[in-house]
Amino acid sequence: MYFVTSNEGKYREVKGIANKYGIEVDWLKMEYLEPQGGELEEIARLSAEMLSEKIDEEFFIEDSGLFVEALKGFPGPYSSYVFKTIGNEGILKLMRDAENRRAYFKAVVAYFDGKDVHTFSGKVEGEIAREAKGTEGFGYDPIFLYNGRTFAEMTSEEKNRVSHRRRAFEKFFSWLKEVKKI
Ligand code: ITT
Repeated sequence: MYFVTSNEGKYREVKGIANKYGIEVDWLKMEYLEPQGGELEEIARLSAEMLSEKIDEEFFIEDSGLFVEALKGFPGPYSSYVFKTIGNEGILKLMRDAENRRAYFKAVVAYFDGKDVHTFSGKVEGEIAREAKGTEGFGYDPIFLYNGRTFAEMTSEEKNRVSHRRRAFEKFFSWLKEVKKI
């Protein structure tokens, strides 16, 4: 089944998770238009509906984001743009004087089965670090602390045990097995 994403880090992690379910995932590397604003669920669903006009087969996409409590949920649905512009250093600067470091990652999978779109979500709670640490993973991993280590200080196996992505895909893949008998 096709996973449409421009992000290689996402693809690698999902491939690892899919392996455990005996599901084969093919990477369809492309960028697609994402409507801005609103909830991740809505963005993922609308993006999948728009893509379904171009792709005839079944596929899924995943929309994710980092939500920082002290920044009232920013960057949230704007995570991709914010990462490309101000990046991790920018977030650390915005958070310089913040005592409340709480944040979470959320991922929403939108699956098009050839007819309808189904969504599945997952979330992981953590904190924004005081400085970037680690070289594994991608994106905001070096500044996201989970149980004392950043995601970038974990192996992909370790991150895949607890991540928002793992939680969303676990729901999706179990559903596929139960409902679609894949
Ligand atoms: P596609 O839309 O093509 O899949 P993208 O990188 O633009 O790729 P999103 O629109 O979902 O992905 O944006 C999510 C942003 O949040 C992006 O900058 C990611 O690097 C970041 N992000 C998502 N999951 C992450 C994770 O597990 N660790 C670190 N950063 C993550």
